[in-house]
Amino acid sequence: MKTLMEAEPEPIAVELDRTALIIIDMQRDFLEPGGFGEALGNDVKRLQAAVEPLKAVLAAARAAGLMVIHTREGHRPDLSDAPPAKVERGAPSARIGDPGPMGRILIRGEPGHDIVPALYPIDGEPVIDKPGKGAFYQTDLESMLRHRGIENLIVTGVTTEVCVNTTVREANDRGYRCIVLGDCCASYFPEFHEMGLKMIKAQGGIFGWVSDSASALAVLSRARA
Ligand code: TIU
Repeated sequence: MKTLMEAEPEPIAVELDRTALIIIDMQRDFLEPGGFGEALGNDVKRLQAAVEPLKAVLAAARAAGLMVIHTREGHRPDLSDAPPAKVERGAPSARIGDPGPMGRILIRGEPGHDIVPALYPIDGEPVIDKPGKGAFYQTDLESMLRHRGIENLIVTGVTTEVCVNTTVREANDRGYRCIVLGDCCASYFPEFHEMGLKMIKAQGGIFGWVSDSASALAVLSRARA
């Protein structure tokens, strides 16, 4: 059965058993001091705004039986999957692989690489470790979605204009309908957050739809009833 979710540029009819919630990179490395985000010169407090709305959506998605997928950006400890062009870029206070207060920066298995406690995955929720910004690049996400018959993605996480936008563009080209929950995303740059969402929904929804946690909760709670 299809259910209508409020969204821009227009409401979207979705079948919830063909819909997954994807939570992009809600990792300590991006949200907490001493990680990759701060090493790049960013004020990591800006990303906190997404946590509470996303926590509510995650609880409702679990209750409604949606497929929930988490992603983490990061690299192998030997950096063999980290492009030198990424590691060497810019003048960060610490580079990928350097030691920090939460372990080595953006390295799989380190405390900083893991997901923040408020949004921690539970058993049965796949965690996709991705080396790039997009969640499809060099991962098994697409085969997971196909095996479960997923057609629609409710997209959340950080940062709006980087990993969220990259993933939405990858998903759109693969034929998925993406509904981005604006208040469940955040950026280090408020203006990029705003424009990142506008870019998705412009031109009749060139990459997808933009909605919010209240609209998602309305749909998910109806599904539970
Ligand atoms: N720097 C920044 O805004 N984002 C990233 O490097 N990765 C993600 O967005 N996850």
